[in-house]
Amino acid sequence: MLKIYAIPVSLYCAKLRILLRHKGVQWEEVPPPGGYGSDVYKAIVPSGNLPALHDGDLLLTDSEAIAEYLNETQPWPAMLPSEVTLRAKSRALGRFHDTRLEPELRRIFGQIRPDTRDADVVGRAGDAISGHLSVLAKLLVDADLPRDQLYLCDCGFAITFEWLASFEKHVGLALNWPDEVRQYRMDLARLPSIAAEYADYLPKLEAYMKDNT
Ligand SMILES: N[C@@H](CCC(=O)N[C@@H](CS)C(=O)NCC(=O)O)C(=O)O
Repeated sequence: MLKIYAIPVSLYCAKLRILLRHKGVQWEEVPPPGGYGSDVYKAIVPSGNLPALHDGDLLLTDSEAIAEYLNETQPWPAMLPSEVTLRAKSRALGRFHDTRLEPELRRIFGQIRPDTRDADVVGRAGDAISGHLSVLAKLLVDADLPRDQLYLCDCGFAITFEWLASFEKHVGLALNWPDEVRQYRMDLARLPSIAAEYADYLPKLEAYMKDNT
């Protein structure tokens, strides 16, 4: 059985679980031995990050590398479009999530607790993230991928959108969601593998934010 190192509230672990659910594969989920960031964990997973996948002798990190690997080893249901330019645009969307949108969100994790929060930092983050959402709207229109199926690129956005909404609710992050992105978020929530992950994950995200704000 596939084994993944994960912690419940991790955004990238939730991104991976959406794919695992969609592929219908069984997996065993274990916390990083010795704790997150520990030397014990780094002795197993040198980069120390989550998620990490063990498949037999293979150890792999980076959610996108893991996703591409699983999409090749478990080809059905396919999670990349069959047409080459759409496949490229889909990959570009996934990279946009991992290298642009999510890192901007990550910059304000230190703003969750009210005692360390700086309203100016949160305000500037709102502008920067809104800028990325407006770029995303254009990328979505250009790619025009069918919304009734799940692609690799959707998994990260599905989780990051819920973190952003939670930051709006609990931290006072002010975002401008373009209509195309609002619609995309609603379309994603209707896909069964995402709905199944949300049922488990969103209560944990809410509890985490409540505990820390
Ligand atoms: N690009 C990586 C990002 C993973 C990532 O940042 N994971 C977080 C937990 S959600 C983590 O391990 N952070 C600590 C670190 O990178 O050392 C991926 O897609 O897997």
